[in-house]
Amino acid sequence: MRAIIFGITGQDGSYLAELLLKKGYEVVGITRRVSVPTLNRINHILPKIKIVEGDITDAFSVSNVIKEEEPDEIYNLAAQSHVGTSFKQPSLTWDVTAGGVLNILEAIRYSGRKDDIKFYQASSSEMFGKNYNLREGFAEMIKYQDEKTPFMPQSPYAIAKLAAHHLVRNYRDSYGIFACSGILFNHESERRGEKFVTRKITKWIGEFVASGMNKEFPALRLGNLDAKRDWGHAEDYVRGMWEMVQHEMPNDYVVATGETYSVRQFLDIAFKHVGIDDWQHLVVIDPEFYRPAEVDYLLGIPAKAKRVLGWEPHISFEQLVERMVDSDVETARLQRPDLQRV
Ligand code: NAP
Ligand code: G4F
Repeated sequence: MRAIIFGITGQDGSYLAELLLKKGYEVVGITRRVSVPTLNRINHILPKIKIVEGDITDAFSVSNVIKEEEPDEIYNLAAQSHVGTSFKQPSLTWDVTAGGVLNILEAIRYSGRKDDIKFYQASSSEMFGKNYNLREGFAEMIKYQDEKTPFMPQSPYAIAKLAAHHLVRNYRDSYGIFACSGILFNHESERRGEKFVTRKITKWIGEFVASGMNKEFPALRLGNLDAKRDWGHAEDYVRGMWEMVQHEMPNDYVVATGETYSVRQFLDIAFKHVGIDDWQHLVVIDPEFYRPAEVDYLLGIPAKAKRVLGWEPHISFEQLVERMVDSDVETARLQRPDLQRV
């Protein structure tokens, strides 16, 4: 089997490439030219994969690579994936996150192998935005999202993802292309981008610990601590992507843990893990990190993925937070050899 991964240099791309290699795939990764190195997440597997230069906003490069590489499966993980940035660069976000998907679907349609290629698109729980359903819990009503929850996107990013989501469904219905979308809720890891709130927190903690918990260390500046997210580990979620593509029928699935925690709760567990109970004086609330429109609450019910694909998350929220903190503490210590002697 041969797979193309658009977005191989990102968090999910790196885990998916590892998974596919383990399963014996030939992996082709598409990377765009940028002025700084971007291969750090996949350096350890570079000898085993083929890298091809391309950009999903360039329709020619997309169709050429799909024709030349003759893949059995294509995974599109490429996007301008930061919600906050999408308010500042809405046009770029639209071109990459929506337009790029159209380029891939059209390239598959005219590849001459449309019936031989299976396509996975990285949709997002951000598409639900402000919407949720209600069901009775033990003590109170539980708010949740699943495949039947109507979409109400709250950012240029989420609107672009929703356009892409509908394009995927439309190309599946119109041209019979095997195209599926994973509506993935937040998933993090030791490889998470440093601008996302979880990694921003754990990286700060790592550097703070490596400084010897220096009182002069600059504060951790954050925005809305009350937002709630359904946070899983990326390793579990890339398995869900692959399982969707292996199913005989293309379909869309929610992938989530079924639990939700606030940014404040993430902070509690992360700081506690390095022995700090009262972290409040170390954090400054900065309006810079508030968004013009917020998604307050996400809790996904992955019942369909469990029933149809047999997918289950294996890594708990607490394990996720602790793994991220441990990794960032270790990295920061190695970067501060002067502190190793202390
Ligand atoms: P990420 O770490 O930000 O990776 C994004 C990838 O897209 C990078 O490889 C990036 O390449 C690439 N890319 C950006 N613009 C491109 C362009 N014009 N042409 C080609 N490649 C381009 O994101 P992630 O967390 O791995 O997420 C993977 C996908 O899932 C994204 O589509 C994201 O929107 C979606 N998603 C993520 C989550 C989550 O919680 N992680 C949840 C739901 C959906 P560079 O390295 O060159 O920047
Ligand atoms: O970590 P975040 O930036 O992730 P967000 O906005 O939930 O988006 C991520 O998950 C989506 C799936 O639901 C993906 F589609 C998307 O690509 C991305 O991977 O922010 C999480 C929450 C937000 O409510 C934000 O307002 O944390 C809040 N927050 C508070 N302070 C902050 C900060 N977010 C960031 N990035 N930086 C802060 O300082």
